[in-house]
Amino acid sequence: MTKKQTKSLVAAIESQPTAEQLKERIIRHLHASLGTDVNKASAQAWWRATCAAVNEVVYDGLRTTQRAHYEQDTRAVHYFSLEYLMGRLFSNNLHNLGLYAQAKQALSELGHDIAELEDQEEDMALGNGGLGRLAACFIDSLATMNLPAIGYGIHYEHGLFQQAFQNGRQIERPDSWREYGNPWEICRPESVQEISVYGYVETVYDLQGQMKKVWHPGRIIKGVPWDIPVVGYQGSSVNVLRLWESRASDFFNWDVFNSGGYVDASRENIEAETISKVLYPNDDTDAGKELRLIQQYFFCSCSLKDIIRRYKRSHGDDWSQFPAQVVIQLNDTHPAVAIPELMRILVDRADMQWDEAWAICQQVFAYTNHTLLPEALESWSVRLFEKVLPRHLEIIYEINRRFLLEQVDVLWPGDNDKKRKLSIIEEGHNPMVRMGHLSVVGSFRVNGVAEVHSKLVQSDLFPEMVALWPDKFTNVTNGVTPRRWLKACNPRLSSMLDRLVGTTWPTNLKELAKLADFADDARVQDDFMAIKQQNKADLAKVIKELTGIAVDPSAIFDIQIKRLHEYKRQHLNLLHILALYRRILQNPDYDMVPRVFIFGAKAAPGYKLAKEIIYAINKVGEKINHDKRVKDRIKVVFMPNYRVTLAEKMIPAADVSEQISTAGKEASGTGNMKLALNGAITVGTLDGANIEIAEEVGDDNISIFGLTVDEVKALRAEGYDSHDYYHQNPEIKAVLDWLETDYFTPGKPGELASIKHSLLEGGDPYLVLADFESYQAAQQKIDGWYRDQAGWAKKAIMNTACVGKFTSDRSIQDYVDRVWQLKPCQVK
Ligand code: GFP
Ligand code: GFP
Repeated sequence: MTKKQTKSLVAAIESQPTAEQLKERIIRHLHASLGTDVNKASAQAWWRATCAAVNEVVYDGLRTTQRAHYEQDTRAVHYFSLEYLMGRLFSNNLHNLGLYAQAKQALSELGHDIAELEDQEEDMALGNGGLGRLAACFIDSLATMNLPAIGYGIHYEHGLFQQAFQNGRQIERPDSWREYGNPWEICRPESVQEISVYGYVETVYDLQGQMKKVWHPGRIIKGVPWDIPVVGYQGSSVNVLRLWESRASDFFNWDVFNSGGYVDASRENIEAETISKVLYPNDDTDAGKELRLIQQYFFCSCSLKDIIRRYKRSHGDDWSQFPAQVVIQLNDTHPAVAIPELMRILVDRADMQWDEAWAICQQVFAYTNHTLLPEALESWSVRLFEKVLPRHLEIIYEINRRFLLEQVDVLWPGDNDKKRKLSIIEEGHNPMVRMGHLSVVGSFRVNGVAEVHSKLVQSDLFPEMVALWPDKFTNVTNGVTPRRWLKACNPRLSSMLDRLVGTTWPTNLKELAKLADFADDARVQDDFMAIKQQNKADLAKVIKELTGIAVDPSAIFDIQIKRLHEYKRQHLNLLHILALYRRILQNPDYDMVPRVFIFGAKAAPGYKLAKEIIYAINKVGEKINHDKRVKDRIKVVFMPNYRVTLAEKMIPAADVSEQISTAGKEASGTGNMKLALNGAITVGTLDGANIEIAEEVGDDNISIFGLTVDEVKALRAEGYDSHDYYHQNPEIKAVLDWLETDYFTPGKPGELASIKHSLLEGGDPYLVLADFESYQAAQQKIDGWYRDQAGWAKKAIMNTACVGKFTSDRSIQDYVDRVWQLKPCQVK
């Protein structure tokens, strides 16, 4: 730690309220902000009063940070993301402010258990999975590293649906995370923006005969910003996450009111408010396409206008410094429409020449690709685009025309195939706008999220773009914040680490490497395993509460937590469970270390097979869990409503981490990092960041299996027929046939058959059967390893010790060096 950092730390600690002062503040807020009294206040009111007391410190930091950024006129990164999977903020903010112990004491003296109050908070689940959680980790790191940054997104009224199981099937309920308000957010009516959609474009000529395009919008919508302070660790910066809520424009509303009357005006209102109503679940095939495009445009346009307003405050109409001050990171292609929107603002509104405007754009935007799955690469029909954003479509055509003429045709003269392949517009019966192409063309840098993925982005997805701009492409391997994913969620392990490697690891995760020196130390091994055991006992209680299933904490806790998707292959895990069960039935003395298979996953409501897989796991689990012959060697648990808060309870308790995607499909993964950091051993394919985890922890400390990226390609080239595996491996055949019977669904044969069909007639698109045999071998290896408890402890310790690379602070530093060129701003 530098002297400067130490000083700011000391200053921060000096201004910290004591437990006594916190108590006073909590009571003051109970009275003055909540209008209630100590003897009748509900747990919810106590929680809110505590949040308000904490906010006094948060807002101090917010003000100082904003002032420092303004006075020093700092360059800032603007992270554009349609998703932020924040989870709860209460304990996170307390930990980052260094106030957790004081708050715990204050509350306990007031007669309240801090853990109970924590449960008053709804998860802020404004995201689907890895992509949204990555954004949340990144803004934590940005604040911790004193980097000027704003996160921009949508203030969804309903976050990701809440999941329950009804007779094993997933049912979805709306998520009303802020039904009664949210103590962390601040509405900023002074920064409202208005944006336009629909309408038509008129070509006009000015007095000099210059042609101009004038967009006459069909509708105007108001964007109301809500700011969520993002508290850096240890008294560093407090940045802002600014989320836009849509409302009907007052002006427009009055117009309609006057001409059409109250009912029409209300309809306008409802339609406008619909934009920020719900988060679209990933893979939702029924997504209202038009609404989704409007959502994207809405938040991009509001955010750009916000950025420009702030820029003009310091620079007036002089655009020359804009690229020096502003960098915008596009989190996937979802915000790509920001590129034509900035062009529109510069060309149509600021009267800038096209070339000058394009030069600015190309210095401002950078794009992160998160997936290679073809169905996930966004494209919008030209027809829809024209209806919603007619002027933007024209701009995209012009960007494309120049790109094909000035870049593609120069490198490949007269090559129409190249033009067709690279064109931002995919021609055809129903022409489409390819948002990936637009993002690459409009950005100065493009990155993938793990080494292997970034290579594939270049070799398989955009090879010609690499030929055009070799320097544009780079890699930034993902990371996770160790503040939330170790310090706060695993207090037992955290204090052990403080003791063994010192207390700076939360901001310097490579310090964990020192733990390797203790990997052979029997006392440390015992302590490490004792902590894991306690965490498992805690999780066992949660499992009992949520599912009624009793599990034994001395069994292996084997955890797979992530969105439900065929490429993530929860069904491979299921087939292995079935195989074990079958072995037990065939051989009552089958020798295996007892294992609890624990799942957590939501399936997109429109993704049928994913929901069938959940159902199958639940049904198979029901059967196995009640089968006396199993003698508790296997338990299967599907945790309902998996979310950040549950992850925080599951990850510290994991012995085994399932990272079993088809090689080449999982861009990175971040759950793999969290689990390894907490001492779980990975069973994984050589995919995404698993490859880098394996490099860090070494072959002895990870159980790798399955086809590699190259082998997958070769197998496909040669022609993959899953039936071969079905016929050659009797275990595969038996378990797949089993799924077709009514064994797991008495009286209803065929209820679980869709999995078998997708793996056979469906062609097994994710090579589940091809990897089955080596997967079960990798699991066998785990079983063997676990029998040697000292050996296992060593492996677990080595996992925690060796994954320092995967802190999101390192990812952010890579973005700073390779993309953003940002400097930290010291905040007094
Ligand atoms: C996506 C990718 C993951 C990647 C994250 C963050 O997340 O491999 O780690 O983005 O880059 F698929 P999911 O929504 O699939 O979890
Ligand atoms: C906005 C609000 C201010 C507030 C800051 C902090 O400022 O009132 O203090 O956000 O979030 F208007 P700018 O967006 O103008 O920087």
